[in-house]
Amino acid sequence: MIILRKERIYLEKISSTNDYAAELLYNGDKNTRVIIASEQTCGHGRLGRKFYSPKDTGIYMSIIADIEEIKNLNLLTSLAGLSVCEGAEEIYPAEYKIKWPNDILVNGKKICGILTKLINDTSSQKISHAVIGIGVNVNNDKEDFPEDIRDIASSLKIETGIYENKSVLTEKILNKTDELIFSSGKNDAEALEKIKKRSLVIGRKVFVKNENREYLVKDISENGELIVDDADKNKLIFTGEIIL
Ligand code: BT5
Repeated sequence: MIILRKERIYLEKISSTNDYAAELLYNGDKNTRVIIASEQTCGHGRLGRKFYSPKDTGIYMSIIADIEEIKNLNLLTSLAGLSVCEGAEEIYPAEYKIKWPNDILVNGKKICGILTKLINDTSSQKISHAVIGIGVNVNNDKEDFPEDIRDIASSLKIETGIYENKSVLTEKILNKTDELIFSSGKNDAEALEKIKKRSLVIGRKVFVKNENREYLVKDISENGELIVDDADKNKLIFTGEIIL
């Protein structure tokens, strides 16, 4: 069964769609829906880093999901990334790569970042919902990006030369998330293979920032962890920042 997330909340300007979604949940509004903003004044990534979210040029959205409807919580961020890759590919032909755990790159430049947040039910204190935050640079020109990220960030328009209304991509991505994250009976093993095929890190030596050392990445586990070589033994890395 495919659950289509039809209900949308469109906002002109908000600090962060993820924060807005979390706030709704904390206030007891448990509707599963999608929050979409034209602009974020305080869009953020991991560890309090900023996600640059200027007016109209990008997609800034958060999907509110009940934990019960998510097939594989461990792979959630990767599956959201895969949804962006497969959705974008239908409009903007390019090679979409996943830089573990949450960046999508085209031609070595970041065009999308994902930030998932798990929310506890206030009474049971158990995880009850997930907020899946997706930010995509769609129609930005190079000079639109602030100088500090101009060399690492890009947009679909810059990389493919295609200009398209961003709502077209929004719908494609949401359809893909329905298929990859929420539909039951779909093959997770197949999705994991697709994630691995797009991985920028498998088979490469990467620097793991929080451990301050380099590892050879051997694989990605079925739980979305990196499997790295640690003195000829496999070691799992659950989360972290890697430098290629
Ligand atoms: C991410 O974090 O890339 C996750 C971004 C998630 C954004 C979405 S938008 C909707 C929802 N609401 C939110 O508030 N967040 C989510 P991280 O891996 O920590 O990467 C942050 C780093 O990416 C920054 O330190 C910059 O180097 C770079 N960066 C910032 N803005 C960017 C942009 N627009 N495009 C590409 N790179 C960017």
